[in-house]
Amino acid sequence: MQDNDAIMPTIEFSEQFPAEQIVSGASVTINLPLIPKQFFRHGWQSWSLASWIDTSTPLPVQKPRLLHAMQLDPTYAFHPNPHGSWVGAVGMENENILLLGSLGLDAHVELNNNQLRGWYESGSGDWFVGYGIEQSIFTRYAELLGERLGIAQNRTPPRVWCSWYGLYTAIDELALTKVIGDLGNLPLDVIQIDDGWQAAIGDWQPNKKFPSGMTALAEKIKLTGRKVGLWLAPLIAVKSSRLFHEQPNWFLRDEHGKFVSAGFNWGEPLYTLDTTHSEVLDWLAALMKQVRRWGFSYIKLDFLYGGALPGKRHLDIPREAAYRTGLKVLRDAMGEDTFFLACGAPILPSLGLCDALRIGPDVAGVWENTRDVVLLYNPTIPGTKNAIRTSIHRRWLGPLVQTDPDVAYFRSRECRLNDEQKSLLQDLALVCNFKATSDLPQWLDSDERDGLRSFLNAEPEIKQLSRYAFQIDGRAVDFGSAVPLPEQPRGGTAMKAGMLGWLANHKWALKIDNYIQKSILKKIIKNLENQDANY
Ligand code: 9PG
Repeated sequence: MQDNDAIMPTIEFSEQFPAEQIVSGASVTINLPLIPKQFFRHGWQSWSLASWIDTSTPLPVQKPRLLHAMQLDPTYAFHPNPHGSWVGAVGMENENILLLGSLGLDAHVELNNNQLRGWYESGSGDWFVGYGIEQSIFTRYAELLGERLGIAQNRTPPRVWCSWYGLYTAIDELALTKVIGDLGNLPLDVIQIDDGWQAAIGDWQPNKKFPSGMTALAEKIKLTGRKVGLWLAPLIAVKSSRLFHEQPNWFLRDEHGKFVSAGFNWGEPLYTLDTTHSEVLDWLAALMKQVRRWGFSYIKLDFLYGGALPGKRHLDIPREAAYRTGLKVLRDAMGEDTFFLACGAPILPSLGLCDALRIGPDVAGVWENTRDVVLLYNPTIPGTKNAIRTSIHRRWLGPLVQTDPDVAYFRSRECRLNDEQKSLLQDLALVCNFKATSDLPQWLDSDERDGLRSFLNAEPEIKQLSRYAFQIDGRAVDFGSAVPLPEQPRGGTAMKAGMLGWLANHKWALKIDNYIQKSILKKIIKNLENQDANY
C-alpha cells in the first residue's frame, strides 16, 4: 500500500495479492493492471438491480426519473461509471474476483476505468478487500458484515401464503375468508395479508372492506393453526393521507424546505418520515404494538428505503444511520418473537435487525414485460426475469439473514409464465430457502395443488456448482437464462422508448396507468366469484 494519505489509501494490484485485507479510510482506491470486463453491481435496496454486468456496454439510466427514489439510490442515479452500494467486485483474468466492500453504512463503490474505488458519504470507515474464488470471497465478506451489523437469530424459514400476487389491492374479508378455507391442510405456516387492508398509506387502520376489524381477521386465521402476517409501509405516506395532512413536520424535507419525494405509487406522490424525530419514533413504536395487539406475529414492512433517502433531518446524522435508528425502534417495539420481513429495504442498514430480507424486485405472472422492462430499460419493474436476476446475485447474504426471493407460481390461471419459467421460480425459492406463494387455491387444478404441496414439504440438499448453476437433490438447475439484460433499444424502438420515458415521467400518465391496472384487476376479481376450489 502506498499510504501517502492515511484517510485515502491507494492499493496497487499485483501478482501476489493477499486473499484478504482490511483497510480504513474515507475512500480507498485499487489500481488494476487492466480494465476489467465484468463488474458486480450491487443495488441499494431490495428492488434495485444486483448483477454482474459487462463493462463494455454502459447501462443506460433507468426510466422513468419520477420513480428513481423508489427504485434505486437517487444520489447515484446519473453516476457515469459502473457502481454499486457498499460493495463492488471485478472479474480478473484468471477467473478470480477482486471485491471491495465497506464494513460500515453510507458507502459506495465504483469502477473508473482500471480503478476500483470506494468512498464513505461522510467520515471514514473500514473496507474489506478480498481476492480469490468468487463464492469464498462473498462468504468472507458476509462473515465480516455479520460481525459488525449482526446476524438474524431466527433461522426457521416460514412457508407463507401472501395475498399480493393473487388478489393485489382487491382483498376484502370475504375473499380472504374463502382463501383461508380453501387452503385446507396445505403445509403453510403463515397467512400474510398484504397491501389493501389499510385506510390509506400512512393511516394504518382497517378500511371499509374489513368491517369486522383486524383482530377478528387474525383470530379467524389463527384458528387454522397458522400464524398471521400483515403488510405495512410505516416509513412512507401518500399525500392524501391524514398523517401527512396532520403531521407535515414529521416528514423529510430537503435543504430548501421542500418535501423529499419518495416516489409515486397508488396514483399518488409519496413522502417519507424523518426517523430522527422523537415523535416519529414514538408513533412508529405505538404502531407496531398495535399490530401485535391485533394478533399479528409476522410483519412485512415495505417501502423502507424512504427512511434512508437524502434530506435534511432533525438530527444531522448520515442517512443510513438515521434509517437504522428507525428500524431498531420498529424491531424493538414488535419484539423478538415477531418474524420481521424487510422489503424495499436498503440492504446493509437492515442487517441484524430483521429476520428476512426481500432480495429482489417483485415477481409477476410474466417473464419480461416489454413496455416497462425493455423500453424503459428498467430492471426494477415487477417481472419474473428481473426478480430472478437480482435475487440470485444476492444469495450470498444467506448466512446473515433469511433471503426472500418473492413468491413462486404454480397456477396456470391468471399467469402467463410457461412451465419452465414457473419451475425456475420454484427452484429459486428452494436455493434461497424461503418458500412463499400467492396462488389462490381456487385457481389450482389438482396437479398444481399437488405440486405446491410437495414444494412446501421439500427440504432438498442444495449444492452450488458455479455462479448460476446448482444441484437441487442432485437435479441440475441453471438460473443463467434470467441474467442477460435486455438489448438496449435502437432505431425505431429507441424512439418509442424515448416517448414512453417522457410519458412515464408525468404524474397524470402514471395515474391513468394505475386506473387501467385497477380495472383489469376488477375483472379478475369478478371472475373469482364463480370459481370454487376443485380438490
Ligand atoms: C404492495 C407491494 C407488495 C410487494 C412489494 C411492493 O413501482 N415499483 O417500483 C414498485 C415496486 C415494488 C412494489 C410496488 C411498486 O411492491 O415488493 O411484495 O407488498 O409492494 O404494494
